[in-house]
Amino acid sequence: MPFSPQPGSAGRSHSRYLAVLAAAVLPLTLAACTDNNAAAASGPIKVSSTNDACTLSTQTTKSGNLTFAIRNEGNQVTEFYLLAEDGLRIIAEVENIGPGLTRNLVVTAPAGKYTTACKPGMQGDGIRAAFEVTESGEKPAVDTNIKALTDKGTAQYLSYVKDQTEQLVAGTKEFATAYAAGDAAKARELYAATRMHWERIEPVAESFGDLDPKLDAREADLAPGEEWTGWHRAEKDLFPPAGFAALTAPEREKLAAQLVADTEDLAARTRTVELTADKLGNGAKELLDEVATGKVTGEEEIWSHTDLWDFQANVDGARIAFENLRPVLEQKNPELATSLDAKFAALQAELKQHARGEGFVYYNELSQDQVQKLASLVDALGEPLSHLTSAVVL
Ligand SMILES: [Cu+2]
Repeated sequence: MPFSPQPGSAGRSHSRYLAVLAAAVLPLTLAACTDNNAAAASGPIKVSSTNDACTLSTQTTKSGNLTFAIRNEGNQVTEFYLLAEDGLRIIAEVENIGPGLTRNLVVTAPAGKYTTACKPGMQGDGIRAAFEVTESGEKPAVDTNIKALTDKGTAQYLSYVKDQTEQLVAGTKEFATAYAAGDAAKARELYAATRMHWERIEPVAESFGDLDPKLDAREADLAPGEEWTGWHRAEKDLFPPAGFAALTAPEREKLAAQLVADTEDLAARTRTVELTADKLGNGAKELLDEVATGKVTGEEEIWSHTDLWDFQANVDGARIAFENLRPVLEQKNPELATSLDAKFAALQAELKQHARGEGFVYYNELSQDQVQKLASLVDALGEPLSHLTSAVVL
């Protein structure tokens, strides 16, 4: 789910027009989620997203756990972002808010300057405004047991990210070597399995705003004249549509070298990333939104049709984040933990129906009924998952 918030860019590098179309035919009726317990001391910050405005009930607040209640009062699907002051780094986001729905976003925010953005239609840079968090001076009451469990969970997820990036770097090098050497058969064989390491940790990669589009941009989402790099350019060359002019050997070498360099850059940057419980909880939901808007619709891999590998990887990443937060959730909301267990299991069981060998069937082999069944299980998991952060943090 690349997000490229730089001015002048095409915004998300995944085609959102298609996502909106697909959402119209699939039962992706993501339910309105309002967490009653989220109405903390000062109450949530209300955000109204219309077709041409993004109105917050306040432009400034005090540090601590913030709850944004985003109501979509327009007629297009919308998104809301809290960005760092540079407008590049994503602090937290909530996607896929249908017209008439309200979704809550809980984020632990220290004092500082931020940028908010609504993205009606999920296109472009969004409607942006400055937002300021002032020092409250109050340390939230800390339950040492909860804090220890939370620290353990975030440390475990950091180890997971480290392990996945190591496998991603090694796999990308192998893929790039085969691809640059013109060994298309080997490159095709490595493509989907290697990308799984990327898709598992995509929200972490996304927090470095520039790397996600460089590595994962899809052709449909490029701005005119924007250079196309990353996995999907190689995908088109390896699984070419009729009439496609293959890349030349020097073009392949250049693309392969860039892919390796950007992946190594990503791995290096993840070494210093700081994870918190809200980032894990929101990241899990973002991964599932990725599935709902890109993978279940077959848009991510339009030439290779290996969408189910990405689907599985996004679900893996979301499940690991949930499991790392599970001991905290057990203390705070055991019913939600039980519900999430059951819904992850149901989705995983259905996905397993489509396994073939070490991988999966191709997306274009799925029947419309099979796609709808997967979509409704994603939907069923998305609802309780959207309550994970507030349950753990507040
Ligand atoms: Cu992606």
